[in-house]
Amino acid sequence: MSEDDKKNGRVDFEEAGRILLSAESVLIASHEGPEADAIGSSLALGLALENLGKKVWIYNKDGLESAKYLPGYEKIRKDLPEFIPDIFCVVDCATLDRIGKKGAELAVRTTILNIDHHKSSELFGTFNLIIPDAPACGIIIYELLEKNGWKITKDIATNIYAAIAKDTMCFLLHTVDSKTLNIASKLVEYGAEVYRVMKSIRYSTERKFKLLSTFLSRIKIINGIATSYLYKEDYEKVSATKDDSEDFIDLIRSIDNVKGAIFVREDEKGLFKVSMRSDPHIDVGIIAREYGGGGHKNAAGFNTRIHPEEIIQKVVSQILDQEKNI
Ligand SMILES: [Mn+2]
Repeated sequence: MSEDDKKNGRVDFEEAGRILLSAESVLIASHEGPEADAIGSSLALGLALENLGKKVWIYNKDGLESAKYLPGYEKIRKDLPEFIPDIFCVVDCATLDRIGKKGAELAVRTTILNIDHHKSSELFGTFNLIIPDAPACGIIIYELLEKNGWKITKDIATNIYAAIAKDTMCFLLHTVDSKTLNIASKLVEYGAEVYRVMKSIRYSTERKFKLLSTFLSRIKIINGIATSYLYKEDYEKVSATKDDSEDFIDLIRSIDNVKGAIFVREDEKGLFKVSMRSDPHIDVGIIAREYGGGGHKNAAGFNTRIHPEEIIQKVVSQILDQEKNI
């Protein structure tokens, strides 16, 4: 670790392990509107620390209905503790505000250990364990446990497996390398419930299919970029929530000859969330940051008040401009 790294509070797996072991109480927080990487990573770390005798508080502002089957899910709390934890551990967040305002207010009064795989991480922690190339935060949690010799139980293995499966689209993305598959194999040896994870990641409901039919009816492929959008009203009509459309972008992303995808969702009246995916040669992370958002090079997002068709046009031309300059 270089001097610069130390100045930024960067730590390695062993040091992060020592920091956690030195604490009596640990709070683990992950981003609002979580997916299985955020929840699985939080639960895996939480269960491991409980086995080490720590007082653990696992916080997520929103929770995730489709992850309720994960072992230990009932430990997730939507409220914050009265006490100040010795270590405030933030997982899967590029910026501290991703955990929500109240969580961030408590965090800054504590010692923060930031564990993340986002390239754009703001290193907001007192200590930062950042592995930007990791395909999922779950991979970092696995290595943290393994390198410190902490026991990986069947329940912990299932949570980490879910985290990795989610962020790699069930091992389909180009981010999957031999290390990812080796870790997945180890997790299966530890007893990870692969079938339950797969079934849940592919889980569906009638309302989701109704929402999907609207989404599909609006697909447009513009210069090799697949696009679609949904209004708040579309969700309300079929009693669907944001969670229901979480993987829609991956569907259009998988269309043959498509090099990127854009999905615009209306969260509040007139306020839109834009999600983007791309092939390795395009950097949608840069585009997201231009609009005040964030994410990874090939998966990123931002909020805007610009209407769907207009913002889609803008982002498509930004992607095409990028390609011209390669
Ligand atoms: Mn993640």
